[in-house]
Amino acid sequence: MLNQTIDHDKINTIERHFLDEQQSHPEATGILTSLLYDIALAGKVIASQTSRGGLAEILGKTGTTNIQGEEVMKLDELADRMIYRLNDHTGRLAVMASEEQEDILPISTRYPIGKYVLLYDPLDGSSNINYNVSIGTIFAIYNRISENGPGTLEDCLQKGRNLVAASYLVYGASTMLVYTAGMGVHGFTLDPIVGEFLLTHPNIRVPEKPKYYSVNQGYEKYWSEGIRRFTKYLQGDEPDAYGNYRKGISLRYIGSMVADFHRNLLGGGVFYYPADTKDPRYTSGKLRLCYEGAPLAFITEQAGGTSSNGSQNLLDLQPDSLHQRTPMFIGNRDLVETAEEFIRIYDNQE
Ligand code: AHM
Ligand code: MG
Repeated sequence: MLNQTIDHDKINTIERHFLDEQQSHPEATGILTSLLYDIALAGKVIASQTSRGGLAEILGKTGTTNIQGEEVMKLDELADRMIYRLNDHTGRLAVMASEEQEDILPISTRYPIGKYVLLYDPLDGSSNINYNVSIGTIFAIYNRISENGPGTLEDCLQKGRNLVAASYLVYGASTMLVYTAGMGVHGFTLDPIVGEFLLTHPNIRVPEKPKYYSVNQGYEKYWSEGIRRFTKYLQGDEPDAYGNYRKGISLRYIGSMVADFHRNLLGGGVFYYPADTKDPRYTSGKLRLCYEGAPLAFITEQAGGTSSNGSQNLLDLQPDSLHQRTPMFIGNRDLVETAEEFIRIYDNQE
C-alpha cells in the first residue's frame, strides 16, 4: 500500500509520464507511448518471474546453446518469449530481433504491421541468474526504414543515432525501468504491491565526478597496452597524455552490464569491455552493438555521458550483422575520451 502521508499530486506513474512527454510532441500519434507501455508491462512480467527464482523451478540450464554459443538458461527463454508474445500482435511493430535468436523475428501475417522496430536483450547478465545477482533487460526502438510490408533485416541494422527510444530494466533489490525517448533520461521504481512503476529518478544526469570503474580485471593479461595503462590511470598510477595523474577511483564489477551501467549512471564512472588480444572469439570484445551497445549509448548520451568502441562513438557505428560484437567504453565523457587517448597512443588505433 502507498504510504498515506505521500502527496498523491506528486505521484507520477509511468503511464502519466509517457503521456506528458507525448503531449510535447503535437504530431505524436500515441503509438510510441503505447509501445513504451508494452515494454514496461513485459518488464513487470519478467520481474515477477526473476523474483520468484528457484521457487518457480525455472532456474537451471536447458541444455541448449544460443547463437552466441553460450548456454541458455530457462529464464532467458522465458523472457525472450514473453517479450515477443507481448509485442507481436499490437500492430505497433514491423519486426523484432532478440539477442537470443539468430535471425530477425517477423510479425505473423495474422497481425497488423506497425511502423516501429524493436530490438531486445531479454536477460542481460544471464551468467548471474543462478546466484541471485542483479540482471536486466535492454530495449532499443527504431522507426522502420523499409517502406511497407513486413519489416526487414535492414530495419534492424540501423545506427544507434537513429534510435527513437531506449530503455533498460534492472532486476535488483527493487526493479527499476530507465528510459529515454530523446527528452532526457528518467527512472521508475516498481512498487511491487501496487504493481506500478513510479517516477523516482527524473532527469538523470551522469554526476560530473566519477566514482567507479567497471571492467573484468581477471582478463587483464588479454588486454592491449593502452587498456592496461588506462586502467592504471583510473587507479591513480599512470599519467594521462599531459602528464597528469588522477585520484584513483573504486573498482566495481557485477558482471551484469545493465547493473554495472546503472550504478555508474547514478554514481558516475566508466564501464568498459575491451577487445581481447588473445581469444579469437572476442577480438571485437564480447558485447553486442545492436542489443547492448547502442541502446545504452543513447541513454548515456541523453544523461550527459558518452560511449566509444575505442575510437568512434558507438552511436555512429553502422552494424553489419545482428550479433556484431564491439569493444565498449561507456560513462563519464572525460573518462571515455581518456580511454580513446590511451588506445590512440599505445595501441596505434585510429
Ligand atoms: P549476456 O547478455 O549473455 O548475459 O552477456 C553479456 C554480459 C554482460 O552483462 C556483462 O557485462 C558481461 O557479459 C560479463 O562478461 P564477463 O563474465 O566476461 O565479464
Ligand atoms: Mg546481454
